[in-house]
Amino acid sequence: MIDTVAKPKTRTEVKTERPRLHKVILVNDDYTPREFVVTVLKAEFHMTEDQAYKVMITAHQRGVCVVAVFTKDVAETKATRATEAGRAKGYPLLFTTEPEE
Ligand code: TYC
Repeated sequence: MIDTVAKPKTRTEVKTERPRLHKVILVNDDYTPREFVVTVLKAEFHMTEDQAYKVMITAHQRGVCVVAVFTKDVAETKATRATEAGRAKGYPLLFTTEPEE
């Protein structure tokens, strides 16, 4: 009689973790005109007038507002571009990024 040894059936699980997302945060200041903040939010983050106004007014009232979340590279690029749009006009408008919990 031929003994056959059962081979344990193993399967390597392939688990790809999703990249951590990063928040783009709009920071309030006393100098950048509200309408300019709204214009930048619409242009850089493809927001409607209503969405952009709500984000702007939230940052204005509370100090900061999360604009959106992206992969690290995209978040950093957008925050830099949006900050530079203000800088080009001489405004201290600031967008920062931070990883999501
Ligand atoms: N606080 C500014 C003003 O009163 C408007 C403003 C809102 C600026 C949000 C920056 O992130 C900001 N003109």
